[in-house]
Parts: sequence; C-alpha cells; structure tokens
Amino acid sequence: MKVAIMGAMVEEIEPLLEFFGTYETTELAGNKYYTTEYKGLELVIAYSKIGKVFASLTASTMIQHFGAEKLLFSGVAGAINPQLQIGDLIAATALCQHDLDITAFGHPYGFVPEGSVFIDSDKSLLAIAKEVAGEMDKSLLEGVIATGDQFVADEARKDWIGETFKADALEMEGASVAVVCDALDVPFFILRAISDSADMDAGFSFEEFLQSSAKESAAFVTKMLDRLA
Ligand code: OS5
Repeated sequence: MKVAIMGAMVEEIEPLLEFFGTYETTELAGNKYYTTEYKGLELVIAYSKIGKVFASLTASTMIQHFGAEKLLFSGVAGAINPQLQIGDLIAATALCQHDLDITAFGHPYGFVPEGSVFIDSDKSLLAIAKEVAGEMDKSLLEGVIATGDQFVADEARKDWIGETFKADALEMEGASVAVVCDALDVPFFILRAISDSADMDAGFSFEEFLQSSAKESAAFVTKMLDRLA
C-alpha cells in the first residue's frame, strides 16, 4: 500500500526523514517528494509550504502523481480547547475553513455551495490512532480542527473560531488537505501537536516549541504506520 505523509513546514517532516534514514528525492511543481519503503509500505513524504493553497497542491500531487492510497498529516497547531497544553496531541475528527466567508449570501461561515462546513476524517484511521495512543500511554484528544490562511495570535479571533465552529485547535492546512482527499476518495488523518495557544504570545511559543511538538506528532505517526503495515 502507498501511504502519503505530509507536513506544512520542513520542521514537521524532518523527524520522519531522520527516522526512515534513506529515501529517493523527486522535485515536482516547486516541492521535494521523498519516497522510501517501511515494513512493506511504500511511503511518499513531503512538506507543502505554509497555507491552504500549497497544502492542496501537495496533497493532490501525492495522490494523483504518486498514487497515495491513504494520507496522514503530521504537524503542529494552536490550541483553542484549554485542556490542550504544549506538546499534547489532537487528531481531527472533522475539519473546517474558518476564513471562508460568503455569509453575505446567507450561507454559514465555512460553507460554499456544493460543499459542506465540515469534512469528516476517516473513521478507521482514527480507530488506529486510538489504539496507538493506548499502546503508547499517550493522551490523544479527538476534536474539530479549524483551518485558515492566518497565523492566529489573537484571543478574540481564537474565541470566535472556537465558538463558531466548536473547534478545539487551529492551523493553516488541514481542511484544504481534507477537501482534496474527500474529493479524490482517499482516506485521511490529520494529527497535530500543540505549539502555542493562538494568543498574544503565540509567535514566541510557536518558535520555542515548533521542533519538540513536531517530533511528538511525527513519533505518533510512525507508530500508526506499524499498524498499517
Ligand atoms: O504551517 C503554519 C500553520 N502551522 C500550525 C500552527 C498555527 N496556525 C495558525 N495559528 C497558530 N497560532 C498556529 N500555531 C501552529 C504552523 C505554521 C505557522 S506560520 C509560521 C511561519 C514561520 C516562519 N516564517 N518564516 N520563517 C519561519 C523562516 C523561513 C525562511 C525561509 C524559508 C522557510 C522559513
């Protein structure tokens, strides 16, 4: 089986590349795609660059060019749910776009005609994640992740996103990956480890915890691969 693992920033895939050790590199459409084998799985790994447009391009390339049959996203996020502390893991049950706004036409935030506000993650990948969390004795929150082309460092914006979408965490890529995977019928799983609280200190916290939280997320994803193999 061919499995894609993507992040947005190089820091989010570096721990994975270190773990797998050797891989081939293919340059395509402004990104590098790393291919390798792990326990009989064919892997394609890449970081997209930041934001929804780049993430869509990468997810689409992994599926349509490299033939990925499942897609796992590993990275960091800002916490909305106060239960979530730095380094804690959240797996998206559903994702939405908090910056998508045609409310002027009477639609709810995050909705476009012929689309839906929320896209659900694959249930069997979520079930595998639960088993892995148990095996690793790690707590794993399952909840809604809100995505937008905005680094949120503002309590009022964070609260609005939390209240409007009942979201537990926010980031800048997940929902666009979900849109692509849903359209192409590829099961997906979005995992994030918390790097900040999307408040006025978010920039400092993000810089301090990007690497350590990215490692937490990547380590979890590698354990999921053991189950998929
Ligand atoms: O990928 C972006 C979304 N990520 C999740 C996240 C997040 N999203 C929104 N709001 C928050 N509070 C969030 N917390 C975590 C993280 C990432 C955020 S954008 C970070 C940009 C950092 C940066 N900018 N320039 N560099 C780093 C240096 C650089 C220079 C050249 C090439 C590459 C990097």
